[in-house]
Amino acid sequence: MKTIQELQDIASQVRRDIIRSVSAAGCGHPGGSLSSTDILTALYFSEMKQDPATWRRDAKGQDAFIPSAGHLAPVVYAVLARAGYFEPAKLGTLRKFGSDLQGHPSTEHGLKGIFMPSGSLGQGLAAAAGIALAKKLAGEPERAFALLGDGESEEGEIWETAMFAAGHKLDNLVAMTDWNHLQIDGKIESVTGIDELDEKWAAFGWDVIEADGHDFESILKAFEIARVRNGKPKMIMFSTEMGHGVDFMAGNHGWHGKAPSAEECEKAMAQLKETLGDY
Ligand SMILES: Cc1ncc(C[n+]2csc(CCOP(=O)(O)OP(=O)(O)O)c2C)c(N)n1
Ligand SMILES: [Mg+2]
Repeated sequence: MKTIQELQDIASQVRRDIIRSVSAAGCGHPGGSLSSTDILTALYFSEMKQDPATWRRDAKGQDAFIPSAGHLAPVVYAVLARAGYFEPAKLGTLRKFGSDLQGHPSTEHGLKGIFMPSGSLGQGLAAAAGIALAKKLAGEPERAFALLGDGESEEGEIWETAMFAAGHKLDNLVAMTDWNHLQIDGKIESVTGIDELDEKWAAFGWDVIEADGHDFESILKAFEIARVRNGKPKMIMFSTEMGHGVDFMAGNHGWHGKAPSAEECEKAMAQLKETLGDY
């Protein structure tokens, strides 16, 4: 079990990994990766039942995770590397031809640690619901987790799944929203006019848990609540900030999908603590 300080240190390194890998690639998605860093760090290092040494997509006795918002690949790869699924040095191959680390997660190239590829918004939650139902039918106690973006939640498929999962009482499904209030085109409320996602999920019959997505105590508490409650699928609404941890990226949707220059990379690195060694 990691301490809060250890989780903070890992997250700081993961943020450095995101900045370096996206900067070297010359393209990619740092904004949402930085807002969901603490959530995924806590998930992989503290909450999920999954072991890199024995991980296989079809292995029994483990939880399943799907990064439904597949553009968050940089943070997914950094967390997987730091959790021991592959050597951190491989992060330098992000988006390079022939690399496992494609711009959106592709398990076809040998990537381990996530259940399936993603990138087309909306699909991952539906798949996670299917996995949760299959586990229930098989009498397996493990769970399915999915990470969603708030902009992703504008997809119709999300709400079909919302009804399906509540109707089947999939209380072994834990969805997490990176609620940074921004997406590719700006504010969620100015794109669809709807930012009250917590109320929407509750109206669709889900158990909604609210947490601060940059406070590990709050994140771990939310996971604990999700673990013990029964009867409904869970949605953890993690309040976050796009670009969190780097002052010139924070709260700015311009960093949804833009690589920092070499100079910006240096500036960002100076703001983040190196704790595990750069790759
Ligand atoms: C089906 C589909 N439509 C459009 C896109 C293009 N797209 C990628 S990310 C994104 C915005 C997502 O917003 P959000 O989930 O809030 O992510 P954030 O900007 O916070 O990282 C869009 C429209 C896509 N990947 N898939
Ligand atoms: Mg967003």
